[in-house]
Amino acid sequence: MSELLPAIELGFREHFGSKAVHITRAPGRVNLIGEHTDYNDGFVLPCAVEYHTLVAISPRDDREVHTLALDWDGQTDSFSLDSSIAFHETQMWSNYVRGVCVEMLARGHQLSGCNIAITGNVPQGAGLSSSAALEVALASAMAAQFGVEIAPVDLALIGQAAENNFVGCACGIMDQLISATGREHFAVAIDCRDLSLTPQAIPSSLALMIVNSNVQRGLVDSEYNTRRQQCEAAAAHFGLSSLRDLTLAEFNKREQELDPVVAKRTRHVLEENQRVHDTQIALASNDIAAVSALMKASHNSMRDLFEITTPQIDSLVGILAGVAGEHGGVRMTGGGFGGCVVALLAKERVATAIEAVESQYHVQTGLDPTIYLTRPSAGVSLVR
Ligand code: GAF
Repeated sequence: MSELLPAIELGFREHFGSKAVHITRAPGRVNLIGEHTDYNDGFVLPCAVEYHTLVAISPRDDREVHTLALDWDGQTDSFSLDSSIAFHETQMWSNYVRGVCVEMLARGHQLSGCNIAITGNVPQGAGLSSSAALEVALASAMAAQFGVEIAPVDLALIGQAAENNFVGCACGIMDQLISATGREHFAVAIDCRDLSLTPQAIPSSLALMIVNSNVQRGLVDSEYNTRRQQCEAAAAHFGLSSLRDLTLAEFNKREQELDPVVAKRTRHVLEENQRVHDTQIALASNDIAAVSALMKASHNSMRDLFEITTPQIDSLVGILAGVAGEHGGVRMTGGGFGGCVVALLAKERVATAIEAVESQYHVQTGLDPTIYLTRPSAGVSLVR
């Protein structure tokens, strides 16, 4: 974060010719367990990470929004708040700015013209929620600039709505909500129905390691949206508004009524919700062997039932699980089809894990991994 602040201050001043008035910072996230449960009104256990997106902002005299994206080769975008805000067909990052403005206006927030610069170090397209961090940092910067109080949960809802309605990904609330409400040193258990938050300490014997598979992610949004539709179809079959209200006992009795693929998706969601609760208990009681078993079961379920892993991700999980044994947990994290693996590893095994990943992953897959060691970090904040 320390190097990002001077970079955005300088970039802003050079491009817009004046100093930014406010700067906000929002983190990416890693999810420890509870995958594809958020949009089923279920449970998740993410933490914010020490990688951030920064947004700098200052007012303009007109009604235009001018944006500079420092990490996308200094690309720029501008649009008026007075005419209908259209989807940008070639610059995807612009749509997060545009979508957040649309959603803030729709909620009655009085926006006016502003200059915006964006930078950050959340790995892009790695499943660590760089887009949620951008949305939350943007909404928070605009709230600061235009003098509106917006609660963290509402910043998250604005970000999610921008993604759902403008960008076109039917994501749940997890990523934006943890980016808005993350807590230093803690994971946060989220009930995605009532959006209640419960901090969850991670045993001090464990290190938080993330490994990017660097798998080129394709068709992520369409596959993601298909999974969501399958879950909604299952809930509708049982006359429910979401899978949250389906018990495992009822599902076991009536599983045959569902299309077999839909049944697999449903089982994943129901069992994954239970695993989130069990993981909270295991972490609270320092039962690392149980954490290990639960993360393994979660990964296997994503591989076999939800079918969102890839051979490279499975291979990375295998390498890390071989080092962790019963002394840590390993699983794919995030929406799937590539992205990252998360490991909660006994600290004394970290060096061996790094060595194992570096020596085996490329041989097995032809890809080079990127390793991040991080800690649970705080949610969005106003830097100044
Ligand atoms: C993506 C989505 F954005 C989240 O809402 C969540 O569904 C996750 O995939 C899977 O758990 O990150």
